[in-house]
Amino acid sequence: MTRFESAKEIYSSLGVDVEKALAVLNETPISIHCWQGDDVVGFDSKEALSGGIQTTGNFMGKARTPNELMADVEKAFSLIPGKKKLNLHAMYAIIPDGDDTDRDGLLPVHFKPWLDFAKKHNVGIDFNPSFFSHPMVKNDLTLSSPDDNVRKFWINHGKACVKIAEYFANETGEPCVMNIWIPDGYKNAPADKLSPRLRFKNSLDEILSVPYDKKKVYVTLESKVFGIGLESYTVGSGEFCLSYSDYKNITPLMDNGHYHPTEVVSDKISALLLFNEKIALHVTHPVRWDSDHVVLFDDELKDMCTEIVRSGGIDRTFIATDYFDASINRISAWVTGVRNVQKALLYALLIPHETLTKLQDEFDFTSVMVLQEKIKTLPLYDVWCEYLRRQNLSDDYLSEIKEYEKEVLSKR
Ligand code: RNT
Ligand code: ZN
Repeated sequence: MTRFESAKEIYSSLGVDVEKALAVLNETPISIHCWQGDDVVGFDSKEALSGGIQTTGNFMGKARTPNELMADVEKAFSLIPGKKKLNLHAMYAIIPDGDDTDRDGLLPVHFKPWLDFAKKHNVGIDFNPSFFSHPMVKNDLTLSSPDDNVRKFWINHGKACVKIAEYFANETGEPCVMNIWIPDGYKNAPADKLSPRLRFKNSLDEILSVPYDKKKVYVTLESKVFGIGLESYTVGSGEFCLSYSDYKNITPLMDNGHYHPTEVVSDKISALLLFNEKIALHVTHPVRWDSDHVVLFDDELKDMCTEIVRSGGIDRTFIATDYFDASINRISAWVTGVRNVQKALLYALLIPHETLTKLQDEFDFTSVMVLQEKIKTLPLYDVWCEYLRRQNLSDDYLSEIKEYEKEVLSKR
């Protein structure tokens, strides 16, 4: 008997269908963020990273050009099992020399090489307007600025991005999730918290007045609690973004680095799934703050995935990774983080949810606890390795990454 067969028997004895879990996992897309590959630099501006987010570390070989970034994403994709999507930011537009298009005028043609890349890899594309690292971010404000010119510029950027998102959806045949996140906020206590939020609301209304097909483009809105240099007030707070998503019938996005330290996204998923057709997640690993470390296989990740699965949200949740660690090999960062999300989903898919729910409803909390604890040490690894094996992958990806580091990254 192989280790997988033995594991399967153990899970079966608890009423878990391992083959079904593997099939669901294989069909669940993870949207992989392009910005891990170049420390969120992008191609369209010489500005330093702004918006209260920060990349730290100086590992060799970061991608400096579209070709390098594509090569690195390709390498990462080749080591990640299952269904993938490519998550792009508008700042990764590929603008030819002599074309002076700025972010407010971006067109689908500026993303054609990315579309070709996605088609080559048979993946859909998700998209993000980039409201940071640009000279038109004035006083840390974009869509909520009291300056009409600043607001107008960013509204036009948002509108341009809706059309580009629709182009991606039409061309790939996969829906495009377009996520809006603005960094706007104040370092010190503001005198007026309402007006920036009113302006943000009106700006969003304008962006969303662009006609688009809601079955193809899912607009999501990401909230935040604070950013570096924006510690006292964030315009797009949790309450603002949830209320706005509800008011406009768009999709709320929760980034698990964007809450108070003891507040957990896993506890919010069921409530949001109850009131939204779809929800969206940015999966990250916050260490003491919204640090965007590589996603690890930790309790909160397992809890989030467990909530998605047992609340019937596996095909109603857009799952995307969002982190940027420049202190280690960036391809390894991608592969480790995305595989961890998938491993946590597998962990969640292998839980006997019906049995546990029944025990809870029978008020047998003793059995619930005993079974929950047992589940934590079941032979997940053997099922995971079988999943990889079926896709010609293995648990050892490090040697291949080291080889790429030697042959490609070290020569940059
Ligand atoms: C920032 C948000 C946002 C960004 C990316 C680059 O706090 O999490 O999602 O990380 O859009
Ligand atoms: Zn995020």
